[in-house]
Amino acid sequence: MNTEVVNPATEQVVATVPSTSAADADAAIERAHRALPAWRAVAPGDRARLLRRFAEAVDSDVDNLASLEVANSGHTIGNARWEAGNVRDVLHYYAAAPERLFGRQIPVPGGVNVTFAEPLGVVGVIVPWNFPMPIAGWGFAPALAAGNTVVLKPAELTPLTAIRLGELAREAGIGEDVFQVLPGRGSVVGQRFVDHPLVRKVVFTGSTEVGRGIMAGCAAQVKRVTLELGGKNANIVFADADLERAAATAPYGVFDNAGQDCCARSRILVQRSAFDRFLGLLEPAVRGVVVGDPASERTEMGPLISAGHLASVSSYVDDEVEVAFRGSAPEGPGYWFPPTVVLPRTPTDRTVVDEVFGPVVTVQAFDDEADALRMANDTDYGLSGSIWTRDVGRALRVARGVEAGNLSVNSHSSVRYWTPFGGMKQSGLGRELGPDALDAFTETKNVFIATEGES
Ligand code: TAP
Repeated sequence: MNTEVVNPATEQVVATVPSTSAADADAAIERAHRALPAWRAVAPGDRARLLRRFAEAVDSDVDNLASLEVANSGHTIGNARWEAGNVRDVLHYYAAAPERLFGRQIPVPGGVNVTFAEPLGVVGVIVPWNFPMPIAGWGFAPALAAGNTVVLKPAELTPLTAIRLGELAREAGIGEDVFQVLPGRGSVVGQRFVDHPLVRKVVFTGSTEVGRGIMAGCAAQVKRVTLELGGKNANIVFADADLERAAATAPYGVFDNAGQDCCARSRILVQRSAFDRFLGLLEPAVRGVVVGDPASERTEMGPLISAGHLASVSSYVDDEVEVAFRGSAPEGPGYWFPPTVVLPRTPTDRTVVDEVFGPVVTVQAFDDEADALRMANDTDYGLSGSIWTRDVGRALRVARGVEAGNLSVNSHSSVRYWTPFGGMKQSGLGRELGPDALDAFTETKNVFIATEGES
């Protein structure tokens, strides 16, 4: 069976990709398992060198990878270049790991005790369509560095850059069974990662609903699992903040990637005394977002990923909803939706509660710090968020009070590959990136060596 890959900005088919069957997925998993002993045995310095060569191959291909992402996902060319560069940087970062996977020597009586960070085995990485390159890299780079082999399933809608990354890995000298890209359906290929006993860990990014099922499936084999799921993140603006900057940056904190971002700050909470002034500053910022051809260097926001997703996002902005103001979107073919600012009527409105995963943001007023925290935490999710204030003490108090894994103060940045990334509550389980990611791809083995005659 084949899948047609569609450009969401034009609705034209740009490629046809064969879908991996369940039997082919099983065969790939078995090959990955057979490749393990040789990959584990590669000397640490040589494994590091292979990962650096992979990083350099990605670097040489940044423009091509970015063009593929523009055509496949409708990402703006600027974002797509950053995303390819992120794969390169994450590979470089974890290329330092094989030579630094230290165990410990723990003092014990009667001998020597050492620990080893052993690879898990075959790791299955399941990637969503919203950030096909970075999310793939956050899984495969540390997994390979730690001595695991990897099978990777891109989203059916966005397989092109993952397929190219697989080719680049081979060009860099990484064995074809060490890192395999298997395009196909989640319910077929992804499900085999969950069910096949030779896959020892599943790294999943996507919806909370599917993530829940994956966790339940992995439980049957006590299979390791990392989950990066949805978010409904608050952008909390206190009256003492630099309101001009807070308002000028708020659209980019939520409409980047057309809002298809688990870290999108899709609930703006503004202190009541600054509410009207903030809204007045937000309007020109929203209208100024450049929406259009993602291949143009000027464009700041492209289309949504698919017709189905456009229908889903549109369903949130019906006649019942009070729209404060909107930005623009092109006419004609493509899955376009304009940046949209909503004033919810109640805290239980769908736009406040659900992860819309599109360019829709709500703006609500709060009274004081306690009220801001109550509203920010009034969600099942807990992934990211922003806090705008000039008061350092308040910034730290609120940052400690918000139940989310990644917060930024006077900024909307969530992801830096040097630092841990992941969610609290129903936004996920485990952390990716940063210095500790290797822990998620290794198992500690403890070995005691007697130095005295055994009694
Ligand atoms: P999901 O359905 O969760 O898909 C994510 C990945 O999981 C895709 O590769 C998908 O494969 C695969 N998958 C689906 N069912 C599976 C199963 N039973 N076993 C194993 N793998 C499976 O997300 P979506 O449909 O792309 O998006 C739906 C909503 O999820 C969005 O509107 C958004 O709210 C949320 N979402 C969140 C994120 C992040 S970063 N947290 C990312 C994407 C979406 P297919 O190729 O078959 O789809």
